[in-house]
Amino acid sequence: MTLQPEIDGERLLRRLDAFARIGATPAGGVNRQALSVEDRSARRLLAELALERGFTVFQDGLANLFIRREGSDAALPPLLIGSHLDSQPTGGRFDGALGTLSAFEALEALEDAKAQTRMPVEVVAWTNEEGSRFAPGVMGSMAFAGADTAAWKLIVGSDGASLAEELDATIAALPEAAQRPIGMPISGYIELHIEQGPSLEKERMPIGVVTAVQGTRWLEVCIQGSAGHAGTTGLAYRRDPMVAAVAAMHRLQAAIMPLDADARLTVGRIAAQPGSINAIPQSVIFTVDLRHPQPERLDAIEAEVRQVCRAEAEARNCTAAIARSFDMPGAAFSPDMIDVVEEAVNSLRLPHKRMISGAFHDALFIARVAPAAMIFVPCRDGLSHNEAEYVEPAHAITGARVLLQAAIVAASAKNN
Ligand code: HGY
Ligand code: MN
Ligand code: MN
Repeated sequence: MTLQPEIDGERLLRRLDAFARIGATPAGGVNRQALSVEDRSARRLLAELALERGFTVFQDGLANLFIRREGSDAALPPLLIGSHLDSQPTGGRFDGALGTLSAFEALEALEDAKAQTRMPVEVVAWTNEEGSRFAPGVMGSMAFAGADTAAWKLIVGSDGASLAEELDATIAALPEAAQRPIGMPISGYIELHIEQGPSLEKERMPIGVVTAVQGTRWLEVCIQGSAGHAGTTGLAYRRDPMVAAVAAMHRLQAAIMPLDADARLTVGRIAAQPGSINAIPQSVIFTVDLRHPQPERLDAIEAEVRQVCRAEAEARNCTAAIARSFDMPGAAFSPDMIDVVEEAVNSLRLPHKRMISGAFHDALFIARVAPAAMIFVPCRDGLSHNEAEYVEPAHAITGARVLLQAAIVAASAKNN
């Protein structure tokens, strides 16, 4: 009797709850930053669940975690489905976890139905998608897509940890995962993710078929002034980098987003050195996250950030140094894989819309080496990178059903 693979919604919801307990924060979110003890616990749980089902588990040199279910032709490059397990410091329970656990649920559904796929199907949990502890983000997928990682050995995290040491410790913490080189031929990649924006919910649309991802650029602005005594240094004698930084941020917030609805400019982190309550800072460093669907606008906005920071620094006898710490050009996904996803949505008779992603994702780099596409589901108020992030259980299950259907088509499943 041929069984049609079906998502077990209750099992998926139980998994989401179990993983949400790893790094759970009092406000209902998760703090499971890349390569942390919490990240390792989540990886271990997923690997153990996989081994219990008889799947094989692999890790590469960037600690990307792969869970493999064989196909009828093991020589064919696998179809990859997945996302990431790491989170923001005050992240939500669904960003990354929904895609990774739905991919695992799809693998279990294939196994439950003893469905045969021609190609092997592998679930992947990419390392350090967020980039909040160790910049840049999407490290695991970037390396898989061929990025030169030599310079990454020197990276120190926002908490002072060594990336190289944390990577080694994470890999060593999962000896059950066989080692494999970074990068391999794959037949395609499909990622399910929450929209992290308001449009699907506003349009009461259960599914988004993602056609492209906008470009992202991260800058680090360092304004150097002169440390001094808070009580004795009069205005005329001050070279205060904090005043310059605040003036620059104020000008940029007024000049960019209000004049360009597609532009995104965010200052997420600021630090003063020496950071003493009664000393004028010697220097102030702040980060700028820029996004835009048009590359030429991203260039123009970056140029404006550089010009404004320099001008506001010079006006206070300070200097400004601006460095790019991350440059992720936007890209369109494969029309063929987009069609596979859309056919899956149509076969389930679901309303949907095609859309561009405002957030970056691992799929953006994997699209450089294989046909890739993404599926979005709505999240409440479009909220993400916030502990209140929430997805209706029905939407989570619907997203997983689309992922399973698309994976069956993409891996040319044949029921035995
Ligand atoms: O920042 C991003 O776009 C992704 O959600 N990490
Ligand atoms: Mn994500
Ligand atoms: Mn995220």
